[in-house]
Amino acid sequence: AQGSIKRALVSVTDKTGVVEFVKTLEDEFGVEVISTGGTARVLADAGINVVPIEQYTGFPEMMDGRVKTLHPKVHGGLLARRDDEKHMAEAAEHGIGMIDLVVVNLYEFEKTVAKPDVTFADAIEHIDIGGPSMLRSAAKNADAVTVVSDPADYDAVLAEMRANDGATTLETRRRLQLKVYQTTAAYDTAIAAWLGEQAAKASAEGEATSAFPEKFVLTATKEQDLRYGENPQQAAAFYMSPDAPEHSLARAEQIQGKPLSYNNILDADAAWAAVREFDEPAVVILKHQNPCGSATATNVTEAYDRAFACDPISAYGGIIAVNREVPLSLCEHFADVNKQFVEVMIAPSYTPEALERLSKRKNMRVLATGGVDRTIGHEVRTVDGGVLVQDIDHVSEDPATFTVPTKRKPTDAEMDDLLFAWRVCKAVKSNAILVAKGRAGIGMGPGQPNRTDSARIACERAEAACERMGVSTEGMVAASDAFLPFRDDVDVLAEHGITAIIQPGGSIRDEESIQACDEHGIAMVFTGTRHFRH
Ligand code: 93A
Repeated sequence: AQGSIKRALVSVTDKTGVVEFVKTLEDEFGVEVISTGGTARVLADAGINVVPIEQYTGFPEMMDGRVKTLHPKVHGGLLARRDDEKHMAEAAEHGIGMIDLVVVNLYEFEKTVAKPDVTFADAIEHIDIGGPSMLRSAAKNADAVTVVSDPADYDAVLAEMRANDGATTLETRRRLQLKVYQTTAAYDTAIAAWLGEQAAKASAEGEATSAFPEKFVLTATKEQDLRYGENPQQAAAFYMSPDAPEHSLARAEQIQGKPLSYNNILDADAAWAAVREFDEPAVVILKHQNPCGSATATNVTEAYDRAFACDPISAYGGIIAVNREVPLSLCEHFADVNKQFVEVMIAPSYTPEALERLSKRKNMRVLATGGVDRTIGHEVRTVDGGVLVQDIDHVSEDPATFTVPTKRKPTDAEMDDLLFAWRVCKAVKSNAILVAKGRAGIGMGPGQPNRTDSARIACERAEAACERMGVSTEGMVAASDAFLPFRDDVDVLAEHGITAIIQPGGSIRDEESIQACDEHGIAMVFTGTRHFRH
């Protein structure tokens, strides 16, 4: 019968569950198993009878494994139409046996290129050719062939074979067929994107060159239905991209709390993206996409206290993002000292004592990412009838390349705060002005359609923060996510006592702003890079 499984070809990089799966195929259903080098070894070690691929094809694995399954005995056995006499006669003539089941997952290209020290040659070697070929051949012939490209499907296939006299149903084969082409499309997209990034890097400095494919394919798997979207009248769901990095929000474990809402996910993402920009212990408190409190310190409890002090009113009902393991003391501070209501906390991990303390707030959502690293790759947004894709923005410019066009150079203390402000400012919606003092973001001017209003709001917030904390406004510095177009921004900042400014520079009226700074005795740093976030 169509879908009945007598012979399987197994070749997997991710060996999760493969031994149990193949053992059952052999023991319960008498399936003959053909397999490639590493997979064959694992199966044989577990006592499973395997026919090595080289024995099956009569050809050795060669060229460092680049050619192992690329053979007519494999692809003929996958592609032959079983109900086509001519196909079957040709197969018989050339000694090609039918293969009914393919179990393949691919070389881990994306994991490989995510490694910081990956070489070009290593990346290329991790482009799987034979695996996708088998998957695509088998999926094309899904009328007869079952193709399993994901260990998560092993159990369902076995259950169906049990219920169905050793065969799969056409319905299942169609589902697996679709999954294959989604998988291989995403795989090739990742390769093209990475090669494009390399090309852009190679084409020297300046603007990124476009590296995007003609067709943008997005495959993602439903993680959960959400109660609703941004508003109750909008239905919503959360999907995980198959290449979600290890320590991404999408892969974070929810340890406790109510189910995440659409807005929780959006804000937790922005908070996590902000806090992971820092190497030193850092805390970002975020509300409605903007970091209303931020600080670095020698430990995260101190950083939390200082981030909270930036704006306790806005922090109410916010997201706390932490870039180190969360200790008990931090939990005590937000719960007992500050009595802060928190929607979500996101951090790499928590000490057992911290978790015990958090469990007393059982509604609060607690997410653990398992680690921190900056995500490389793309971000995608939809617009009416279309999709926008861009590289993820990081603050990766080297301070050694910054220039100071003003008469006064920043002091060491000012420079420290400027570099802090520059990182946080990237996370603020444009037009963004961020006022910092003592490595804390005490005043934020987000999202105004003119930069002067952003500057005014940031300064007023910063002054209010200083007053609340009972400290002077001396030593406040400001970051601007894009260039200052006119001198009036400088004048507003000066009026509020700002002594140093960091901004990209590059306006045709830079001279005006430089002169304004010189008049006010302000030190200004040009970074050469802007960080819009709309
Ligand atoms: O180098 S390949 O592109 N050439 C091939 O002919 C080939 N056949 C299977 N890669 C190939 N594979 C891949 O090897 C599979 O997709 C699988 O990911 C991996 C399993 O290798 P092993 O069984 O040696 O661990």
